[in-house]
Amino acid sequence: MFTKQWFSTLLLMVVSPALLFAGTVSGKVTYTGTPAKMKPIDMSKEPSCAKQHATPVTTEAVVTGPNNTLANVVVYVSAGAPDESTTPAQAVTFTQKGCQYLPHVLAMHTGQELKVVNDDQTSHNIHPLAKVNREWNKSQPPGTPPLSEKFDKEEFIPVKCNVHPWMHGYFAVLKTSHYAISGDNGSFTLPDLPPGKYTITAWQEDYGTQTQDVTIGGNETKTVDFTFKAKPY
Ligand SMILES: [Cu+2]
Repeated sequence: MFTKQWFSTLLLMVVSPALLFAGTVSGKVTYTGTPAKMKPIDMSKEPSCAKQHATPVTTEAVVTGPNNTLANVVVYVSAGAPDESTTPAQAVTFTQKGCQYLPHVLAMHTGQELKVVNDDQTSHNIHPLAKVNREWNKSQPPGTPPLSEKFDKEEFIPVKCNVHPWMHGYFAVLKTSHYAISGDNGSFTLPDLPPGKYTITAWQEDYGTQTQDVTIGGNETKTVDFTFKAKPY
């Protein structure tokens, strides 16, 4: 009897034999020094948003976890990625909720559909401050369908709202889907890397970028850790 799982294994073997020998890069992002303390945000000018937060929301330029770990760091294959010319068919979603951007940092492949959702009872005006790509801003009243956009060139784009000055986020537009955003414990995983030599870049919005080279053989996991120097107050 062929189970569903059997069938998908069979399909994987037929469709992508390279993945059977694929390796993984994983690691942790940490900081040294003392990061600036994030500031509480006053949303009293937008009561429909303020009431969604039981405790005041803070700015998110530097999000730390236990043991000096850093969240919201984009870690990606910046050279050697096998999928530079492949645009994923699935869209990525950026949600405005409680007058915040969810997620704070959203990564996507060049040319990939970006859906912008307004989950609030107020109008937002999303404004990605692109320099390499075309800059635009769009108003999105409550209850309107998601906006659909895309960016064709690689760029880290600061995003702001022209209505609510405290709203800040980032789009990381990359020439690969081999990326991860470090979690609350600073960890990341880049799976499905065929054997080869890669440059791995880590980007943090206030601390800049770091790169490391790594060579992956078949079916192995390599550890690559990044440590950023926290900017002083
Ligand atoms: Cu807004």
